[in-house]
Amino acid sequence: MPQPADLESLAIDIAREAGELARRRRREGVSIAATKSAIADIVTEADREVENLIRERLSAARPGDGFLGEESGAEQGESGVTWVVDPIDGTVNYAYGIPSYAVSIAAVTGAPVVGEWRAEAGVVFNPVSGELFHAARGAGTWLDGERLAVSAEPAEAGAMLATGLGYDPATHEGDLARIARIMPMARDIRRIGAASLDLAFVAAGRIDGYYERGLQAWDHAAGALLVTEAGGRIGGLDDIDGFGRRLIVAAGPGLFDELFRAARD
Ligand code: LIP
Repeated sequence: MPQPADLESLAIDIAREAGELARRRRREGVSIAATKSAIADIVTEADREVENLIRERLSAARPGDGFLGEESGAEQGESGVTWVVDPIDGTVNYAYGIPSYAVSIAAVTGAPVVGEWRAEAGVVFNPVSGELFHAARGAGTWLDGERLAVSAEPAEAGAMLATGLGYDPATHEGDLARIARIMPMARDIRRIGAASLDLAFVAAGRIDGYYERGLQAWDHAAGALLVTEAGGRIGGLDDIDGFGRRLIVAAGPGLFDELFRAARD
């Protein structure tokens, strides 16, 4: 079985190349290729092109690995390693030209089932800011050579929180009620629009806690490792199609239980 650091290094190289492709395509103009779960849930031609590039590079480097990608689905491998990829997380930001999107690549071992797999390496790369967050299991979370740590506890003014809203308008009433219920513990709430960046910011201590409902495994597979390797906690509520689909919560140890209780109700 490969060393986590070797998987991390491969993911870093591929994320950089993929991120530069995404940024180049953004400059050239973005076209919507299709809508998915709802009219607001879009996929661009760049999403598909970037995922194809990532898949090709991984297959060339590690031909026996499995793959689970947002745009091209799942492929079983025989090596015991599966790559979980969101080629452009924050697709709507990307389509609007909002510079908060990221290439998210995770390498996991064990059953390729979210909630059962073990994350070995994770990379979240924002090609606009140039920030590349990365972690290998047991070796910490890093940004530009600096080891990251989650916030120990929120400031006296309250917690800096982040969340997201679902693509389906039918979920918005519940989302907004949850924000109203959580607001008393917050100094403010950010809606960054890319779960992988929300999680990276928790790992960096920029956000005290993050929660969101309805995420897919590729949205949080890499970011979850960033958080735990930075001393934070990740939790979720399952539903019929897997871990965390009902709720993902990430925070430092001083905030997690309170945020999880408030967000789960
Ligand atoms: C997005 C997430 C974001 C969430 C959006 C969407 P995508 O992923 O990163 O946190 O609020 O609804 O799920 O679709 O850009 O890969």
